[in-house]
Amino acid sequence: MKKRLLMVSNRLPVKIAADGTATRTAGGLASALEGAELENEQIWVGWPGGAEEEFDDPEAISKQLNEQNTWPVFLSQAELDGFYEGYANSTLWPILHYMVERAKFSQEWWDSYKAVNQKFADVILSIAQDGDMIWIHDYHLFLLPELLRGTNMNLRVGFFLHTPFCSSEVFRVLPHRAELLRGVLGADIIGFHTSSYLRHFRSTLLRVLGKESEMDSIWYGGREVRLLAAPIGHNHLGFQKCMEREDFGEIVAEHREELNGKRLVLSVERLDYTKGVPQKLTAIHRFLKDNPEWCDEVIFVLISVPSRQGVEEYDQLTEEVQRAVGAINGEFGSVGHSPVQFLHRGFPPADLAALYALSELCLVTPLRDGMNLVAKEFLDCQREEIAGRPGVLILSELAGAAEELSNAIQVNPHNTEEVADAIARALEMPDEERKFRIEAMQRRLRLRHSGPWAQSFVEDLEKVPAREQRVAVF
Ligand code: GDG
Repeated sequence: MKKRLLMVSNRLPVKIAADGTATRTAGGLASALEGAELENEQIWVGWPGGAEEEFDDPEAISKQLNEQNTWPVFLSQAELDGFYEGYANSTLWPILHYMVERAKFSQEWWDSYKAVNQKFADVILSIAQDGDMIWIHDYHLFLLPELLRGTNMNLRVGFFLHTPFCSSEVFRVLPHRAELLRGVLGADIIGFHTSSYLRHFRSTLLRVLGKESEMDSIWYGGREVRLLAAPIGHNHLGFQKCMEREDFGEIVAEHREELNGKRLVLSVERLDYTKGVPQKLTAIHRFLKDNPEWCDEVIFVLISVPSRQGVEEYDQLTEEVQRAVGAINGEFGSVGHSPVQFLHRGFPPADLAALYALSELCLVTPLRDGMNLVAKEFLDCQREEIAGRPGVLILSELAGAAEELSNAIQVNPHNTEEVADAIARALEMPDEERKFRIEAMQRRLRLRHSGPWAQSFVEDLEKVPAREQRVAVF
């Protein structure tokens, strides 16, 4: 019989209604498993959203969810402040993205992070059975792998980091760097998006713990921990389904009409400081200034999904972006045309697919990004017959995706002139070159979408030897 798979992430892939019923949400990890063809029974463990205090009867909700193989870890408002907003998002997130000056440190947040990781461990250990595979996701849960080692059960534990793993010079800034590393080394397999992140992790192990490792493994605590670079793919099947919908042609037609004959340059991102939206706007300003003949021809559409609203830093970012957009439109707009459209909301997946398909150019310029799925989704949804000509991807060299997408125009997102010139170069690029570039990338990423990525990680976990077969070398 196939081993059970427990998928563990900070956030559950479900929406909980007031009466406690859960519906699977599109996107994220749940969609990564689409096309993975896993026969394993799957159980989800994670935070259901909201503060525990807001639910009338968390126990009853828990019971309902359990029937759908979902195990919620309820978090109190204090835990959300300390663990989530605090340590995970205000300490670890900026450090992992090299933004040391944004990182804040607090002993209370750290205590809360430890307590919540323990809470996850308690829930998992209360349901785990001998032989289960446990796949833990992301920086919120660095300590969890080690916390699961305290049992006699034969568990196979995998950990995947969705953000970059920064250089040891940056990681060592964290006051609790050694505990974090020991925590994650409790896993049997640790995966990263790129070989650079893996290299940084290995040098951090050496610097901080004094532990030598091989390219793809380390002996730690009497067992072998496998290390791997496994770049995540996008949800190819999900986007394909959208584009096969009967009404897809109508959705495309509606958006085409909105464009009013202008050439579409698209950006899609959560409004997060790592995504470099103000820097992108500076480059757009520069492009329009240097190339006034394009002002009436192109439209830059920035879809910015709101992120962490209510957090001061993020609210300031929103205002900064709105101001910059207003300034550009004031300077370069004309009656009836604003060159930049800032759409501060999420769109249904089919609309996103239609916009990807209609774009002539996609501008993906994060200051740092673990992978960046938008770049892959754009390439996959591009259809010459919809856009009229093959599209071009401008991609930040500081996104993990840059290691794979070598046929994109790669730019340094901090270099305003370089990005502005890349926009002009892309718009003027002959169709033949566009076609050559995009087809090379499409072939590759349609094979390596999220399904095979998840399947291969789970297959690796299945191969982890049982406890008694592991060799103790110490
Ligand atoms: C983290 C890492 C890594 C965006 N707007 C809409 C919408 N989206 C979807 C996109 C894409 C996803 O959100 C964003 O994924 P990214 O990879 O670009 O970025 P993060 O959210 O920061 O994700 C990142 C990823 O984890 C996976 O490991 O690549 O580096 O930071 O799928 O399509 N979806 C819909 N409407 C929108 O308006 N439906």
